[in-house]
Amino acid sequence: MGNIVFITGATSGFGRAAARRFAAAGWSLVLSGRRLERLQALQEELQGKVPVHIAALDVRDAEAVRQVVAALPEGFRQVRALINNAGLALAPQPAQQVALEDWHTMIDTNVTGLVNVTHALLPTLIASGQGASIVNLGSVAGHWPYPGGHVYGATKAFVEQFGYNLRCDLLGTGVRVTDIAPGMAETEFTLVRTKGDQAASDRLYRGTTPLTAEDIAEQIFYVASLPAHININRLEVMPTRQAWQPFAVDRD
Ligand code: NDP
Ligand code: 8X3
Repeated sequence: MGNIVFITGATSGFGRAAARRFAAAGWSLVLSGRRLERLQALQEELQGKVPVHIAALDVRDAEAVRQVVAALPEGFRQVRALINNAGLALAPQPAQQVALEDWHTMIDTNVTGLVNVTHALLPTLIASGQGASIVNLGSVAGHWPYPGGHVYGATKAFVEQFGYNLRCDLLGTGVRVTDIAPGMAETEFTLVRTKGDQAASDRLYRGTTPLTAEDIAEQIFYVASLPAHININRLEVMPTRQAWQPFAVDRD
């Protein structure tokens, strides 16, 4: 039986590009996300190459996650790699101007959702043993503070630390855990963050060279297909044309 990868957030950006990358290497795919029509289009595109199972799923709903995992059909059950990619940023404004609901949505998706999926698939991954992988999509925002990062960055700090702590508990099972922490990458991320402001998204990426979804998909695939004795703990990837600023100082 071939390898099986379970990808959350496969309807766009990194998740969709990762589906294509794993398919190119012959992995069977379990693809999830909320937008069913996009999952169907991706299944249509890839199922001539590899077996593809799709599941419309909101990762925030723990019971729905549990049911999707329990109902995986024969041929898709022995998941070897979990790509915890579903996530979002909202509200790029300063913390004091942000609606509480937006903070909750980020926590519910990036923290609770990631925990829901991980919990549901841990027994399967442990049964898969040596060479199984959990690849979590963190962010540079989980490590480096910036204005407007507030809860988004904090959720990604959770993702990083959760991964390290998982590694401690999974020692001896053969299951690997990696935090991939990308910098600026052009996907639908900024469109979502600005609640549909295409011009703002275009402005952010104009005149520079952001990472692409395919760049990160390549890193995800690399990490999950390394020899079983290698665990990359954290992989931080920035565009060459992105770096840090000096500390900000408030002056009279
Ligand atoms: P996109 O907006 O292009 O894709 C996000 C994906 O997450 C979509 O497939 C979306 O699917 C899914 N998703 C969002 N909310 C939920 C939910 N409640 N349940 C299930 N799926 C959900 O963004 P990216 O590809 O850029 O982002 C992927 C991950 O990478 C995120 O975790 C993001 O935080 C992280 N990241 C992104 C960076 C960037 O600059 N682009 C940099 C660093 C990290 P649907 O709406 O169909 O449910
Ligand atoms: C997304 C990258 O730089 O907007 O996680 O925080 S950034």
